[in-house]
Amino acid sequence: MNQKIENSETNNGCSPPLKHHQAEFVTSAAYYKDIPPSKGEEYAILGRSNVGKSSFINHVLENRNLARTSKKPGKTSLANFYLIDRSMMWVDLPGYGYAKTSGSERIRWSQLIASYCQNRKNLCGVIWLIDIRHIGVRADQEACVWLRNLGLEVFPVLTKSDKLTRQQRAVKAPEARKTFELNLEPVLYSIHDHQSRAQFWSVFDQWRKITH
Ligand SMILES: Nc1nc2c(ncn2[C@@H]2O[C@H](COP(=O)(O)OP(=O)(O)OP(=O)(O)O)[C@@H](O)[C@H]2O)c(=O)[nH]1
Ligand SMILES: [Mg+2]
Repeated sequence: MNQKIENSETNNGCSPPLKHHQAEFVTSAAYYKDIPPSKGEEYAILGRSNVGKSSFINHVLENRNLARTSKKPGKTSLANFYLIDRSMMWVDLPGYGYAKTSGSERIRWSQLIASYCQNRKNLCGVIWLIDIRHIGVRADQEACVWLRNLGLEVFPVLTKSDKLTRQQRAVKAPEARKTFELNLEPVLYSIHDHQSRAQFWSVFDQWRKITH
C-alpha cells in the first residue's frame, strides 16, 4: 500500500473536525479458540508491554474506563474486543517483549497474538504502537519483520511523545519510518495532549478507507 495519506501536521495547520467515537466493550478471550467469530472490519492494537496500548484506546476513544492500564508492564493478558461506532472492532492485545511474565503465561500470550494475527480473516490491519523514546529495540524489530511476512497493513503510532521535547520529537517519525521501512509515516501520540486524538483520527480515517 503506497497511496498518499496526508498527515494533518503538513496540511497547512487545518484542524480536522472533532468527532466523538462511540465505543463499547464486547468480550475478552484468553485463547484463540475463544475469540468471537470473524465478522466485519477489525483492527488489532499491537506493541511492546507498557508501550501504552490500553491508555491509547481509552484516550483516543475518550473513555477512561474502557481498557485497564498500569504503570507496570504485563497488565493486559487477554485479547479484549471493543466495538467502535457500531462499525469496526478494535482488539487490545497483550504486549510482547516482557521478560518477567512467567513462562507459561508468556507462551499463551505469544500464541494468542500469533494465532490471532495469522488466522483472523477479517483483520484489516494492525495499529502498531512504538515508544517514541526507544525506536529500533529488538522486540519491535522482530515484530516488524513478522508483521511484514504476514502481509498485514500496519498503521504506526509513536507513543508517549510528551516525554520528548518538541525538537527531539521532530525527527522521530522519519527515523521510525526509515528504521522499520514503513509505508506510512507514524503518527505521534500523547495521552496528555488532546490534539493527538484529532491528529490520529484524521490520518487513520484515510488509511482505513484503503485497508478494507
Ligand atoms: N507520559 C505518558 N505516559 C503514558 C502515555 N501512554 C501511556 N502512558 C503510561 O504508560 C504506562 C503503561 O500504559 P498501558 O496503557 O497500561 O500500556 P500497555 O501497552 O497497555 O501495557 P500492557 O497491557 O502491559 O501490554 C501507564 O503508566 C500509562 O499511564 C503517554 O502518552 N504519555
Ligand atoms: Mg494493556
